[in-house]
Amino acid sequence: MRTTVGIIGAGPAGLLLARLLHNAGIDSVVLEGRDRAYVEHRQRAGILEQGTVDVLRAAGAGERMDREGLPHEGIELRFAGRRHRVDFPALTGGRSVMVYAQTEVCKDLIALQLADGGPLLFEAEALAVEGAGTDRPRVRFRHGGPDGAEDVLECEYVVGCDGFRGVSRAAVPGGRAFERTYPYGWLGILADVAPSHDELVYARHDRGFALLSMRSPSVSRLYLQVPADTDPDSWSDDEIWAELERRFETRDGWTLDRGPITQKSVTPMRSYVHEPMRHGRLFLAGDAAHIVPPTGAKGLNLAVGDVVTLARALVHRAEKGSDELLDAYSATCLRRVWQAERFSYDMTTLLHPAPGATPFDDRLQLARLDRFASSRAAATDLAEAYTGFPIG
Ligand code: RFL
Ligand code: PHB
Repeated sequence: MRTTVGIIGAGPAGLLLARLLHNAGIDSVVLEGRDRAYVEHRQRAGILEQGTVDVLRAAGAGERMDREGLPHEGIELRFAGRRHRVDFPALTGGRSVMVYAQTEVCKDLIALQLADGGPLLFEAEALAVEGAGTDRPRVRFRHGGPDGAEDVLECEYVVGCDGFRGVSRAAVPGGRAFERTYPYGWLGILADVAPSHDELVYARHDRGFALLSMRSPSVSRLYLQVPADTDPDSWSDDEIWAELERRFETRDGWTLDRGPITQKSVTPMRSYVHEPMRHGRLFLAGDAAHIVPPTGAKGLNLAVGDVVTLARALVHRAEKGSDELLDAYSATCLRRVWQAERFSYDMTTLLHPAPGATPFDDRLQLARLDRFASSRAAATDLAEAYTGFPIG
């Protein structure tokens, strides 16, 4: 098999890159290790920045998002029984975000790719990237499960969009990793109940962080801070609802509606950046190169920024014969990546009481939160970061 751009991974990064290249007349092949149902149902991100929404629309993948997505113009910060709304458009000159699940973004992009006959191979697991430093890089892969046949995809460029546990990062020699783990994770649930608030609620409580989000007007997505090694089945449904009620409690008597829990899982929290994001003709994009804790809702949006930057550079190369933008790819992306790392770290340490935190630490967290309620400058900084940093 042979193509111009070999893409490993059909998450948001790989699927959107294939779409952007197709729209520019550049051919690609996407290799995805899992089956289609797995990719379409893996429950993950929920918030699209303004820039991500604009990119999906321009790529021709925004039709259902515009029909079914929920535009949000703010979030609520909840602490010490108080509620404070951060108004995005008022603070950022009109920017907002969209609640539209990653599962739906992937479904839309897969349907478009297959409708155009674009090569997208499921159950095609990349085993290794070879020759990244040459002008003929290859992906060795296995098709059709663990006993399937091995094959080789010959490419001009290879893009590793294979997530944090993929194989492509190992083919970037001499790089450097920057990492931080957190002593807690998120217990996440999906519940068949209308969201109890019409915007996301980020709550800091002495017992731990809680987040109220949503997937649709009738499905809620909620998270609880738990110790990192928690078994989700050690929490009964009643215990989850009771703990959520405690952490969301307000002085003005706000109530949380309960409903049947349909999914339950625990997500670890990690910050990670691999530099550089390129070796020769191999480029890393999305979670393959960097991870953020989910508190800032940045992971999917960073992946989108990377592939927009890369698609631009590959088109520039095809049209002008110049490597200038490809050479700048890693540095261009990393600048935005580190802003998102900073914001995600700040949001995480702002809202999660760490195990062993002292009363002094607790007071500092409350003082940091109080800044958003009392200073327009502080609230503007949060609103600008949450609605998204410019791409490129
Ligand atoms: P993905 O989505 O992990 O996709 C990688 C794909 O590569 C495939 N793959 C391979 N294919 C072939 N050969 C191999 N050897 C392969 N190895 C792996 C995998 O099967 C998979 O299909 O990476 P991508 O595309 O970079 O996208 C990144 C985002 O998925 C991720 O950053 C976000 O989900 C993070 N995230 C959030 N991001 C946001 O922007 N907003 C949010 O609100 C948000 N909430 C979240 C999140 C992530 C969470 N979890 C579970 C980590 C909430 C949670 C709970
Ligand atoms: C989600 O809806 O899954 C979600 C929303 C906001 C976050 C993280 C996750 O910060």
